[in-house]
Amino acid sequence: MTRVFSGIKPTGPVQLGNLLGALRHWVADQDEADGVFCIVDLHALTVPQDPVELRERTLELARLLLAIGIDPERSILFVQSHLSEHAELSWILECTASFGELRRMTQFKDKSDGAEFVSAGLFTYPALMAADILLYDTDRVPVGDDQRQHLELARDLAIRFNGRYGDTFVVPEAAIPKIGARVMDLQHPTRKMSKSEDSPQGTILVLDDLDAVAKKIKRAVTDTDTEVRFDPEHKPGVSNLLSILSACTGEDPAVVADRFTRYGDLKAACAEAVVETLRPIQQRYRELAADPTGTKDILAAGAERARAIARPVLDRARTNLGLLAP
Ligand code: ATP
Ligand code: LTN
Repeated sequence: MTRVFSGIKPTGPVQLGNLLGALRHWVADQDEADGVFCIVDLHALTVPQDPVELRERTLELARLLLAIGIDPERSILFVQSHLSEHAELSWILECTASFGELRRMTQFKDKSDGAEFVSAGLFTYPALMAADILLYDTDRVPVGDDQRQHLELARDLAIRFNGRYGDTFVVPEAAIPKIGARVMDLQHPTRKMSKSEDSPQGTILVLDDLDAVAKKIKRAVTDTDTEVRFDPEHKPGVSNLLSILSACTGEDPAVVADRFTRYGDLKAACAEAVVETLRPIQQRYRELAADPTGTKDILAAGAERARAIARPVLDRARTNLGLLAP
């Protein structure tokens, strides 16, 4: 069966872009593939985190993933730091990647630009991400558009390692959705919506109060003229709303645009579609919140099942590299 692997950082409350660009595809993939889904807490450490918040957010994120529809009977859901295999393979891949290729990563440039303290981990981040993926003999990685370059690097590292040391890793493919792969901030539609960015009016959180969700969409920044047209370059605000609406309804944004002549009507339809997408998730999240031990048990079982796949792959890499068996 096709193996699907993906990850999300516990760096803040899950936002609409995470859901439309990645998480709902994880859920859909479970029907035809073998899913392995990871809360990548080690990746969160690349920027400073409050310890108490990090722990809470990790558990809350697990609960949210279950609420969205990750099914622990069919898929593996686990926390990255529960397996030391990730950090171990990451080191090996840091020694496979070159300084130059890591320096070209645009996420590193964006996140380090203007930062007072830039950790070495922020720089080597893509090697850890490649380790996450390669440890599971992954065929397909469902991610948003911002991860395209990291995925390309993971492929390059797998191919390079296999070339040097013999067949070791499966070379993964990125799966980036046609619609919803880059949800933009509602107040700054030229930058991507993000859970760690401080933009409360521009970001829709999956657990936001539903009236607040509708208000944020109605107050979204639109463009200067009044025409409803899908044109992300010249009309980023309106195109973002069209993308969000289409991602929720499964239509084509250019076709959806033809139905509207006024911004107000587009905003009302978009607000309704988002609210109806979030409502059942919030309901299920509240039910799961009543049973916190259940979520911890699921993560513990997930780590065991993940290790059963990851350990032999890491051993294969160690052997092929020439590391002496302990
Ligand atoms: P941070 O703000 O901490 O960088 P983030 O909100 O960008 O976090 P991640 O944990 O890095 O979220 O990403 C989880 C998944 O969500 C990834 O597959 C990523 O590509 C996707 N994703 C994140 N933001 C968006 C967005 N605005 N539109 C579409 N997909 C997104
Ligand atoms: N780098 C990703 C999160 C991430 C990931 C992964 C995604 C870490 N490891 C493995 C897919 C597969 C991000 O910043 N969104």
